[in-house]
Amino acid sequence: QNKEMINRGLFILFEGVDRVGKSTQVQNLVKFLNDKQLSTKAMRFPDRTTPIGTIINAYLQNSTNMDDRALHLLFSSNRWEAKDSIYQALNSGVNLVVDRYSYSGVAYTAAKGIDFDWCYACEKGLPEPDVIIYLSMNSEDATKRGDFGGERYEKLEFQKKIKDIYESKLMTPKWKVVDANRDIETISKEISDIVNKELDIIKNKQISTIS
Ligand code: Z5A
Ligand code: MG
Repeated sequence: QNKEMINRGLFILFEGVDRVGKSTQVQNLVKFLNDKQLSTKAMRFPDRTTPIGTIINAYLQNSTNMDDRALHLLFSSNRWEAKDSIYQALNSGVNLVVDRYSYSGVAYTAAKGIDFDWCYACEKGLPEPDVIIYLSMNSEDATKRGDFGGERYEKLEFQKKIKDIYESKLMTPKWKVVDANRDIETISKEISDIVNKELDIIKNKQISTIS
């Protein structure tokens, strides 16, 4: 009764195609929030450190082949195995800044021609992000950025399909679209303004699930 109520943490997700700057912005936002004394952790998917993540990593590095649906289920399992730790962090008041999640899962597999609804079904019931920041830029410019081309999916035509699925099938009015084709600091400033506003609105809302 007399215990002070802990506000739950916020689940902030970054999505977008390859090389739009998600990992860079995750890092900056985690630092921004921790500097404000708001306890915040970064999380990323795939989490390549688990046994399932190890299999995914071998696939992404082109060292194994796998059936498209089997791979999709592994990516999804890799989120389900993190579910308890997501709730644990949020319920103990820690904000999570997450680098890719279910929407990457659906976009990348559906871009291979696998049925969208089938792809989406595996994600239903997972904790739903409070804020989704979608970093947007055209695929030609994204492919010109550092390191592009090293992993399996880094081909221009495939990147365009993924972008189309994000923008025409996954995005809802709630997603915050941020122009990723600007300098890193300008983007970070826009994102921290967005998150600052959401912090007050969301803090006492129940965590919902993907439906
Ligand atoms: N995948 C899937 O199929 N199913 C799933 O369920 C999930 C994922 C979760 C690995 O993901 C692959 O898994 C991915 C999707 C698939 N596909 N591929 N290939 P990953 O998240 O591990 O991928 P990554 O290796 O981290 O790359 P990335 O996410 O594509 O990059 P990014 O995080 O968006 O960008 P970055 O690393 O922050 O920046 C890229 C470069 O650009 C780097 O040199 C930066 O210094 C530079 N950069 C960043 N921002 C800027 C600005 N504003 N201007 C100029 N240059 C910049
Ligand atoms: Mg990244």
